[in-house]
Amino acid sequence: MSTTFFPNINPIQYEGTDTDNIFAFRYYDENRQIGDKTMKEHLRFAIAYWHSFCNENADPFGAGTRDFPWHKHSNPMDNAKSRLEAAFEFFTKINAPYYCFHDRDIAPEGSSVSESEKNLQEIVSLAKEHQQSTGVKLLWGTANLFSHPRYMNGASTNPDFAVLCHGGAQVKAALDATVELGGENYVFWGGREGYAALINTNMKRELDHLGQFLRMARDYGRKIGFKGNYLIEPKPAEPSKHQYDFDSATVVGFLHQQGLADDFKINVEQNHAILAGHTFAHDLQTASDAGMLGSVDANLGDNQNGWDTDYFPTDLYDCIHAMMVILQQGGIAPGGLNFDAKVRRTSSDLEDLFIAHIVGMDTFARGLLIAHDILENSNFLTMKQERYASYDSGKGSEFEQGSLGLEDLRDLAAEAGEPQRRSGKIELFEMLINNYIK
Ligand code: XLS
Ligand code: NI
Ligand code: NI
Repeated sequence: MSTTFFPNINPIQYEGTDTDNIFAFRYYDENRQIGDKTMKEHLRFAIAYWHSFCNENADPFGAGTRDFPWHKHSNPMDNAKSRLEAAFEFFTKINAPYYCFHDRDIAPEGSSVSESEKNLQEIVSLAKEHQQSTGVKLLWGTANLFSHPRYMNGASTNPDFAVLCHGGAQVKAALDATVELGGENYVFWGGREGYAALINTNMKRELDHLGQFLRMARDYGRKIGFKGNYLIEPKPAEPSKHQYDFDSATVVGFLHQQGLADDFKINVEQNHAILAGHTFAHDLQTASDAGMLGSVDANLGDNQNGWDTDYFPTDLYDCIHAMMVILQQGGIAPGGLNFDAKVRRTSSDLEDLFIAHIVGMDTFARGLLIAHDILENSNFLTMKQERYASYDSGKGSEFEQGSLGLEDLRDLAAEAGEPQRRSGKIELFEMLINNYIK
């Protein structure tokens, strides 16, 4: 690497819990075997290009507070090239196996469709060289269909077909880029695929357009050799007042209705689950139960406010619960844990980017260790299963198989009389989790 953007930071290594080095992992020991996989294979960490290298933490009330040394050129393409150098230096030093990007994160929009395509292709060929020399891989690519003013009324759900076509052009180029870089998934997050007000909106027509657009994207991707999962990332609102991909349950229904269930899965983000009024584990479990948990945007929402704070995931309980869902479905691959997270606006030192990722990676690694221990060595699964034991045999099992009628239920109730009360033991379940935090 020609330049260094993080001269004072050495590659981050595992040093264990006794270290007092803040630039070291205490739990993330990539080659440590946990059950049937190494930590690296379980967690499949990815770095989000946008939060880490693009946005200097400007907010609606003020300019950025971070000063990015890779953004010092007058020409946007030169900035994009420096940004790429900085990004790969960071991926390597933090020891993340994957990264994720939007088309506009890595290359600036040009003054025409062709110029935008050319910009993207130029950066993609440089990114490919970096991937080859570092071994860092692309977890997923996506198209930014929400920042440009043309998308103010949506992209594929825009009432104006001319805007939808621009969305199509961008997704085509982003799919080309993802395939070129060996991306393992492709994400659709529909920030403006929703409405600002229902009064002027034909919701049914917009949802059908979204479905049609996704089928076209799927077919094009398959045609150019994309074999990975397409992922929808649910979010209930922000920037739209109402977003169509509200939560996992809504997306599961939509994918089935639109004939997309075989090719699409869900990318669950913690903060988006919180905004939808759920817990992280709830949205993960809903997607997983539908066979559709494809990947995770690993971050943390703030329970005291109603927006997408995208904090780094530092809540151990949250990560334990998440890893319990992921382990029970046999892992997250070919998805991963993408840090769709930004440092706080007040974390203005460049080194804060390292500290934030280190604590995020360690929290998930620790969550993995604890979740695995609970599932393997505690009676958690048996306790849960025993609550449903009455369906395992006899009439309960006949009910599950569909061989009883409503009259049968009536007769069984009349015969057996008042059921014995059975405690749900919630505090005992909670105690069990706490007892395994060692
Ligand atoms: C924004 C989303 C976005 C997606 C990718 O809220 O989380 O960052 O992950 O478009
Ligand atoms: Ni996200
Ligand atoms: Ni978010």
